Amino acid sequence: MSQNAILVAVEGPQAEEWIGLLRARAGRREVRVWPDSIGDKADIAFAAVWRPPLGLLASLPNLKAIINIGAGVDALLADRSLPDVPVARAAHPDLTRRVVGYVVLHVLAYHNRMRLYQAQQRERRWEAQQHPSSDDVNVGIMGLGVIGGEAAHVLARLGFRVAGWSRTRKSLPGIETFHGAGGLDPFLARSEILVCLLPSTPETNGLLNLALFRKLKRDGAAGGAFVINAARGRLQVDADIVAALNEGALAAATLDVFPHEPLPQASPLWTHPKVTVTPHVAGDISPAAFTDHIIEQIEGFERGQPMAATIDRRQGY
Ligand code: NDP
Ligand code: OXD
Repeated sequence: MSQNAILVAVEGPQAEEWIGLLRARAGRREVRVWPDSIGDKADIAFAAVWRPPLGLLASLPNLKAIINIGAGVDALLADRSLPDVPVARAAHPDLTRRVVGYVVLHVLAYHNRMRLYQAQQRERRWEAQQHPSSDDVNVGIMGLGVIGGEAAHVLARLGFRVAGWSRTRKSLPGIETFHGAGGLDPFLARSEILVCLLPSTPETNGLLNLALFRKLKRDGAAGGAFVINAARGRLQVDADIVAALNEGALAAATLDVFPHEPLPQASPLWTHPKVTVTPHVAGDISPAAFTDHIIEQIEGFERGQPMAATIDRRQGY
C-alpha cells in the first residue's frame, strides 16, 4: 500500500504537464490523478488542485493538506464539504511577476494613449497625443497583498502616484495607504486608474459597481477614470461597467475576469469600444515554476513546518 500519496486534480491544456512534472519531482512518493487513476482514496495525504469538483476533497479520508494551484481560493471555499485541513495557495514570484506585468502593461497603455494610437493607425493618421508625466497620474490599487503590494511598488518606481486599499492597515514606503470601509471613499476620490487585485469573498463580491465607479477621480491628468480588473469576475457587475462607460463615469475598462467564464457570446463587453477583454490569463502560473514549490511545501509540512501562504478560512483568502 502506498501512503502519503499526492492527488493531482487539474483540468485544461496544462493538465498533462502538471502531472508529468509532479511525477518527475515527487521522488518515491506516488502521484495519483483525478479522475483516471485515483486508486484507493485512503492512500492520499495531499491534494494539489485547481477548481476540483465539489465533494472530491471530502471523499479523501486521510487528507492532511491541500495546495491550491492558483492564488484565489474562492472556488475551493465554495465547496461546503471542504475538509478542515490546512489550505495553502499559490503565492509565488512567477505568478506575481505575471500579474504585475499584466497590470503594468494596461496602466501604461492608458497612460500612453495606446487605444487612441490603435484607432489612428486604422485610419492611417499620424498625430502625436499629449500625455502627462506619470507623477501627475494617480493609480489606486485595491488589495495590497502579495500581488497588489508588488504592483504598487513597480508602478511607484515608474513614477506614478500610487495608493492602495486593504482590509487591515498597511504601511508601504512611497505608497499612500487606506484601509477598511472608512478608507474606501477617500481612496476612490484620489484614484484615476483603479486596479483591482482583491480576492473574491462575501465582502468584496460586487464591489466594482456603478456607485463605486462614480466616486473615482475624473478630472485628473489621466483624462478620465479607468478600471483594470485582474482579480476575480465576481468582484464586478458587468452591466454597471457598461453603464459607467456609457455615462462617462469610466473612460475605459480592462477586464481579465468575468462573473461567468468564458464570457458569454451575448455580452456587450465583447464589442464595447472602450473595453479590453482578455480570457483570464493575467496570471497563469507555470507548472515548471510551481511544481518544486508544491513538493517543498509537502516535505516541510511532513517535517512539522507550517505551509507557506496558508489561508485564513474565516476571512476567505
Ligand atoms: P493576497 O491574499 O496576498 O492579498 C489580498 C489583498 O486583498 C490583501 O491586501 C487584503 O487585505 C485585501 N483584502 C481582502 N479582503 C478585503 C476587503 N474586504 N477590503 C479591503 N481589502 C481586502 O492575494 P494576492 O495578492 O496573492 O491575489 C489577489 C487576488 O488576485 C487573488 O485572490 C486572485 O483571485 C486574483 N488573481 C487573479 C489572477 C488572474 O489570472 N486573473 C492570477 C492571480 C491572482 P489585508 O492585506 O488587510 O489582508
Ligand atoms: C489565480 C488565477 O487565482 O489564476 O491564480 O486566477
